[in-house]
Amino acid sequence: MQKTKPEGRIEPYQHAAAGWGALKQVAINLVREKVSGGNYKTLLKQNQPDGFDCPGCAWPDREHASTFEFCENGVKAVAAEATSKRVRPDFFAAHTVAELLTQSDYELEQHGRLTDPVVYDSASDKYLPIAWDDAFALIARHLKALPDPNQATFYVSGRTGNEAAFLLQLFVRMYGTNNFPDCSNMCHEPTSRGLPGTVGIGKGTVTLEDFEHADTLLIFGQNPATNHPRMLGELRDCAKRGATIVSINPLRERGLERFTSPSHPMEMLTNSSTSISSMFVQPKLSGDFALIKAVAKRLVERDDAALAAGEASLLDREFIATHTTGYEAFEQDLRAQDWDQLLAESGVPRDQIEALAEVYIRGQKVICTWGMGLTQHKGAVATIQMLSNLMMMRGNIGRLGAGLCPVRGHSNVQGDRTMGIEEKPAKAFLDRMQKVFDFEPPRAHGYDTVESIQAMLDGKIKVFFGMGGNFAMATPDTPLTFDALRACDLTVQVATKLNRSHLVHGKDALILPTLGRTEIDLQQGVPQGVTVEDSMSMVHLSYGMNTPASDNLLSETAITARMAHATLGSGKVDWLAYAADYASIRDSIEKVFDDFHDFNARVAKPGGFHLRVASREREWRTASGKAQFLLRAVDTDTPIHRARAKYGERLMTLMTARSHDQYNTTIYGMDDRYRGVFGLRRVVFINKEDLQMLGLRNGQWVDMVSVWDDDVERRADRFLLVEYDIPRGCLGSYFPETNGLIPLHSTADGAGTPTSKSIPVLLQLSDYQSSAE
Ligand SMILES: Nc1nc2c(c(=O)[nH]1)N[C@H]1C(S)=C(S)[C@@H](COP(=O)(O)OP(=O)(O)OC[C@H]3O[C@@H](n4cnc5c(=O)[nH]c(N)nc54)[C@H](O)[C@@H]3O)O[C@H]1N2
Ligand SMILES: Nc1nc2c(c(=O)[nH]1)N[C@H]1C(S)=C(S)[C@@H](COP(=O)(O)OP(=O)(O)OC[C@H]3O[C@@H](n4cnc5c(=O)[nH]c(N)nc54)[C@H](O)[C@@H]3O)O[C@H]1N2
Ligand SMILES: [Mo]
Repeated sequence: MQKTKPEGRIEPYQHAAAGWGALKQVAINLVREKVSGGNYKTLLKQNQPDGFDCPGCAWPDREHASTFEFCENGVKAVAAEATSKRVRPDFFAAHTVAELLTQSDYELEQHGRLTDPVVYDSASDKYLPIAWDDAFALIARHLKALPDPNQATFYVSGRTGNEAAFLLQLFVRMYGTNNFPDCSNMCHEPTSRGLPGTVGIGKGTVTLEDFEHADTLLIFGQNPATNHPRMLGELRDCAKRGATIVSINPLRERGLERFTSPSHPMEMLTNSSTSISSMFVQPKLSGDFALIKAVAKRLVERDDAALAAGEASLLDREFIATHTTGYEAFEQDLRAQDWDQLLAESGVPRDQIEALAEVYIRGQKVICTWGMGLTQHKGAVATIQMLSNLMMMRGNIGRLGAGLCPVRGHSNVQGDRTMGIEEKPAKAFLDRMQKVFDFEPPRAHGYDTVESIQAMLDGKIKVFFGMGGNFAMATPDTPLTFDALRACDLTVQVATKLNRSHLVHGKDALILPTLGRTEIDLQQGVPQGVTVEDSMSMVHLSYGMNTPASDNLLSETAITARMAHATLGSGKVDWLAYAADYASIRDSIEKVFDDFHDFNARVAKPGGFHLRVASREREWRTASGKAQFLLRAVDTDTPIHRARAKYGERLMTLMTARSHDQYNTTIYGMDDRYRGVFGLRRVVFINKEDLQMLGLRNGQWVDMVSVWDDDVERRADRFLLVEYDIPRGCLGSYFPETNGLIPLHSTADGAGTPTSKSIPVLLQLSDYQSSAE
């Protein structure tokens, strides 16, 4: 057994979330990124009426509030973009791609901002400078040479503003395909596919105003202290008003326990904090469906008792009668449902389920929020639909203080989808595009993310274009995805910083550097704003404030327009005119989407405008014209069940989540402060009793091997076992290090989302052990 020095430090975090610890981290980050003095002031303009939209997350702001809303991870995101470090052509001249591939993801991003477009040269295995026009000519040559436009695929990560996204989908559809994989496919796709069946639209029904009125909040599978820190400010206010907050999560996330608000000086000075959650329910991984169904069943039982006692019904019978269909069948299904199955599948004891049901019944205005803890599972769509059912039982949708609140990730992931970055476009949208732009849009559905990878492997896709993101690392089955990208004739990556996707490339390859949202975007001397839509359907304008990282950057809009011009010419659409004036793109957006009427005028107002969400107003755009109760059965034949039948209790379920110091695949640092992990990322959280059962000890190093029904060996080696408060049979670790464990075809039913939070794995003692052991 190989022994080396101990790495990292595990030390439980004892304080409230945020507070001084967060401020200290901010200072460290600004220094580490060598952010220049001039760019500091940018931070004060984050999410202000005359400032830019934070590229950190999709949580909305109070009317782009007048007070500075402090957010540690927002600062990290801005500082990362405002870094004074640069990756110039001389950097590429000094390193072969093979050499760069040996660097960690952390090191790659730390080199700083990309400054110039570069093209891959196979003779030297290096990237060389290329003129922008030559880069677009290369893309056009490849695209025009394809016998079928469906042999190209266009990935979009969710930072792209509405204008660039709209132009890109117009170009790609005129070129002839609907191949639009996007980060959403790996993220909230089950929300977007699940909610239309129940409430008619795949978006949340609440706004921030509802948070002011809610008396009960159910937070499913989210870690807001890390991923949506500004949400904690909202939860703090709810808690102070006396609202009941329940966290439903296999982990007791520290940030949902106590919070010190950096926006409130008194709290900071007195080192005081606010308790956030008053109740923690810890289902096992993937146990939420059974848990939610159990609460619904309990509600029926409690309602029976209330009616028998001559009390008022606990259901909103008027809402059910006026606004919904399918309730009787749903209720029958709940009555027929076996309790033991729900207990076994949820992993939650019956008394806790009953307590949760009481909280739900007591709530007069209930909001439920959810994140990746619900979406990245095989049964994610059914789970979200069951949650919708539960909310409908008491009329908690479409009234003040109540509703459905999916919390999105990337700052414009919702807007990109609204703009048509969608591999399964609706007919009405395509009809409208056809009418407004006078062309025949492709009607066949395109490939999503997982399907694109498979198509690349099968030789059906030859050109990959990535508008942002880090496709190679964000996707599952890493070695397979690498093979897929390397099988392409051309890969193009539009990016702000170097990442592994740039090094895992096709025969021809381009890296195109672009402006970040924090930077001034001048077109013909006029500063341009871009619009984004947050998680609560607010659309607002964002103006960059910082000097661009290089004179040779193009905006995403300009890149799209010039690529389109080079490929299709400007006979039908004047692409370059669009790129010269983003307001003209907004004029066209309004012609395609009725909800964007008077777009330029409405978005010019501070705070922007709210896009109408029909379900919020109890208008149900479903097949029946009503909100629909959907029958969903507990799935007891999942890959996890099958693997457990084979391996018994040794088989563990692994979830892969974010540490505090990362933004998806971008690693800012090596700590996960609130979970008490410092200086390392290769950890795996495990229950104490499972350690005993497996004959392993806290602090030993293990390898993980996933269990799947093919002959491929998927493994991730050398992870430190950390004893943790996590349900039995469950493991937790970070992505992207663990993505190689996720089989490409292990996806959510009906959504295609990789099951990143429920991977069947076996642990093996690693050959590597540190001397501390
Ligand atoms: N600083 C920072 N901010 C970010 C991001 C980032 O990486 N860094 N990423 C952005 C993006 S794209 C997104 S999508 C969001 C993601 O934000 P979150 O949705 O918070 O994402 P995760 O960290 O992946 O996991 C969330 C939680 O799910 C829990 N969980 C895991 N499995 C289950 C389960 O089976 N049931 C339940 N109930 N809970 C479970 C985990 O314990 C964890 O607390 O954040 C966005 N904001
Ligand atoms: N195992 C596992 N895998 C997951 C997840 C998980 O929880 N577990 N989460 C999934 C989720 S929710 C998501 S959303 C995806 C994220 O997948 P992606 O969106 O593909 O990944 P990111 O890491 O956000 O992308 C980071 C890169 O974006 C580029 N970038 C940053 N800002 C800009 C910009 O303004 N413009 C352009 N053009 N480029 C920019 C930088 O070069 C940076 O390297 O990952 C998914 N993968
Ligand atoms: Mo996401």
